[in-house]
Amino acid sequence: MSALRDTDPALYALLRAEERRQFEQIRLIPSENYTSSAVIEATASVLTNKYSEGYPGKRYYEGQEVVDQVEGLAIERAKALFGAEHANVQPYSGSPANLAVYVALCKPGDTILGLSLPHGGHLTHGWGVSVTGQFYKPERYEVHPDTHRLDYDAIRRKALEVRPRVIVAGATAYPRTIDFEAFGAIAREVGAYLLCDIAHIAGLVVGGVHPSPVPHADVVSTTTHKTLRGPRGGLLLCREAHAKAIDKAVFPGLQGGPHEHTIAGLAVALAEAAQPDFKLYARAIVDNAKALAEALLERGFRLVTGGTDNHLILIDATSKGATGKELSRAMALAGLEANMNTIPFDPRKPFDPSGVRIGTPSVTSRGMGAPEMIAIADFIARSNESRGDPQALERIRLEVAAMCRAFRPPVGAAALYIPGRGAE
Ligand code: DSN
Repeated sequence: MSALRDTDPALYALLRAEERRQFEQIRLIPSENYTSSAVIEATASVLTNKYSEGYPGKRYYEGQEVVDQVEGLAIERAKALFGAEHANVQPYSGSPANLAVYVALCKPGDTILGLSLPHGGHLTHGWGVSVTGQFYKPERYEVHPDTHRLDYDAIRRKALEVRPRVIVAGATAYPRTIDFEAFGAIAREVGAYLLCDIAHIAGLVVGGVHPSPVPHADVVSTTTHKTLRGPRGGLLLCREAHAKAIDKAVFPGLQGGPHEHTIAGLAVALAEAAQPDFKLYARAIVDNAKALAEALLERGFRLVTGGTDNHLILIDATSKGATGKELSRAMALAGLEANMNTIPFDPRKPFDPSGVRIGTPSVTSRGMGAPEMIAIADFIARSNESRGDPQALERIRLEVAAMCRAFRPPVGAAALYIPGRGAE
């Protein structure tokens, strides 16, 4: 970053500080990850200089001979990796991707049936403060009151009652496997389109540790920077029958010029995710999450649904006398990055909820394994006990930083980080 250092030392210093922070902390936010250096190089390339409204072969600007090939590569890799008939790699991120699906498949006022936000759904699944809950008629399903798992009989009954145009299957805070086949059957029975939002689990799907929604869905949406380990962006996959409507909704419906530098980074990430090592990585994410969940249960934490099948764990902080905010703050001061989160049927408010959401994509990218998951559970338990004791939290932070020094993140390294490599 020598040009940046010389041109803008202030920003250079900030980026170095963030790099150090990402190195010295245990990053447990389940929607974050470390990309490879190759992804960062492609994302930081000259493609940021180029406008390319339209799609490969049909653009509104000259000079597309390289860009068309870059976007074509990303499209072909996405189709091959997910086994999809059509891919649109232009959505700027997950929210515009989901909105594009509704624009493509619905008229304003049509009914969208999605998982309630406090039960693990996303804003763009029709929550009221999102335009998806304002331009369309939102209906919601919830998790089962006892098991806190998706209840497919109840979802079917709700779908029969409200007859949605689109059913959304997918979550941002659900620790269990989603049965996309069951969703597909419900959607067909009620004559709805099925949108599967796999933003959180895309890497687990292509890694073969979560069933693919592609055979069951009309459209699959995802972000590209979570378990998929690409640059920040969005991706839509669909049946050929919806290709035209989806493409039209993304451009010119919602967006202007695509971010081809991000699309280049995505092309790299998709190639990386097609490597055999990526399957090991996906498996290790889940193994680590299960080991961490087990260790937390042993230390007396209540976990929503009692554990996890995927990359994500939802801790009920109130089971250890804290609020979600108190626990996530104590963890942050101890160098453990997480986010407070509502839990199903939470009596508390979203800005002061009962839960803390953690996950293992980032720590697995650093090569951490089962012993480190036990250490992390200990750090979390000790952070909770040390709430309100800055000196004790600082002592934990030093231990966390020491552990982190042994597990380099991939930034700055030439090769893709794979589980078990650890420090080099
Ligand atoms: N904001 C993302 C998350 O953290 O889960 C969802 O889009």
